Amino acid sequence: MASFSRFCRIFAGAQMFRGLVPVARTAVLLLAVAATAGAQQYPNTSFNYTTEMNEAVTHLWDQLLFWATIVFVIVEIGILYIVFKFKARPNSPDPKHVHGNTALEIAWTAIPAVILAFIAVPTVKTIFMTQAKAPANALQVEVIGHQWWWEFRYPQYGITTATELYLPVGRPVNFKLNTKDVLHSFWIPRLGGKRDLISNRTNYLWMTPRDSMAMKSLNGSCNEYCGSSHANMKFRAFTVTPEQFASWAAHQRGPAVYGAVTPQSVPAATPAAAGAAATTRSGQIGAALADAAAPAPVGFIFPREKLDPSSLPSATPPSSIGFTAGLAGDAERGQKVYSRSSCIGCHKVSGNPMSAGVIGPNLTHFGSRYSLGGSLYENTTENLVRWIKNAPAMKPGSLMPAIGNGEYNPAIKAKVTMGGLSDQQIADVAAYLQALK
Ligand code: HEC
Ligand SMILES: [Cu+2]
Repeated sequence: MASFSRFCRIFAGAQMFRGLVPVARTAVLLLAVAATAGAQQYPNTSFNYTTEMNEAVTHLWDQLLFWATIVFVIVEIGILYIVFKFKARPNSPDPKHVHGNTALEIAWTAIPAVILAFIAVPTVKTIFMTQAKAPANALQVEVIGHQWWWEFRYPQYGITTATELYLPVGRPVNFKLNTKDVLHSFWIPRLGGKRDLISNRTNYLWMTPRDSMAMKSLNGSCNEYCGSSHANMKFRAFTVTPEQFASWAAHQRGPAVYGAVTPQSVPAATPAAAGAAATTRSGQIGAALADAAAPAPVGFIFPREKLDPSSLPSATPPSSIGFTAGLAGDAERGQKVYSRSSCIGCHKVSGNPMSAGVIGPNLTHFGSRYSLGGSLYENTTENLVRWIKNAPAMKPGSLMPAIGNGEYNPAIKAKVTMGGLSDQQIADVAAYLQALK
């Protein structure tokens, strides 16, 4: 006790704490600002009431914070009381020396034990809730982690896609989590419930996005370090109405509009007519599609203007990847180049029987996605041609090889020669891929 009261005296007399006053004042101010700002400013906050899982966890957190605040206040009052009560005063005698205090020691063991038991009850309840089996009517989504991109399969609909996840509101979604390689961790913070993807094991995670969540673009990411492009392994979840989901799913399960109509659609008429068809298809693919597409053959696609500003990637390609300016891509030609290049060994495009690879993302509806490369780049022609030319230079460690003629391919530690593509061929392939709506 002697040393304790000496400690109190030192503590109370210390001048060093004076310096902390402005720091504390700033901290309180920042906390107040953070508390008043809405979720808009924090697109990745997980303290929401957007799903039942999220609500359970947020509620648990609120509860614990409430009780912890009470404990904090009581402890702080005790400390301040001791500090001022036993403060050193001129001529005060040395305090009484004691050794041990059984009552005090039992109290400071028992009280935390009771507090822990108190915390354990709601915590264990929440753990059981978040580990429960999904309802039978749940939408099944198989999530497959790859270094460094996310594959999503909807077995009930026969859909395989990548990076962009469409979720209907009001229906439970059951994520079946597997990895093709190393550990990853799946998380859409706004919906809550992060969970690991573990090799040779299947984990599940389910939740029901509330109706109020319709038409939101939510960020998702990998949260378990998985190698050089871990930080570039992102994805996006679109919460949509059941009708929008049905429209999206009906279209995504089949081949793309473009993929389905080629090559038969090319009129085998005069060379002049064929040339005209090719020109319509070149460059402005969107316009060509719009012509042909009066009753919206492309299913629902999440509207660009509803994208959260935080969900569009803003990375720009490294300047080391040059590309001939002003080349117009031709989708028709691009399809032919694509179908006899190495691409088909790694990528699948339904409706193109040549392209059945499963190593890379399924490209069947690539043109309807906003981003590429695990959401590292926006899906623009400028980014896409450079990606095809030299993916490893676009994304560290990328398992897609460099394909542009003369580019350095780290996989074979040499420049690309055999099977490499020219800038014109790449522009054509890009036009083909972007036509795959
Ligand atoms: C050895 C296998 C392999 C070959 C060959 C290959 N790719 Fe890829 N590709 C991948 C992998 C793996 C990814 C994912 C890379 C990442 O995001 O980290 C990918 C990603 C892509 C993407 C981005 C897709 C998305 O949704 O993010 C496009 C587009 C693409 N490849 C086109 C092509 C084209 C065109 C060719 C042929 C010229 C080609 N690939 C050849 C493996 C391959
Ligand atoms: Cu990771």
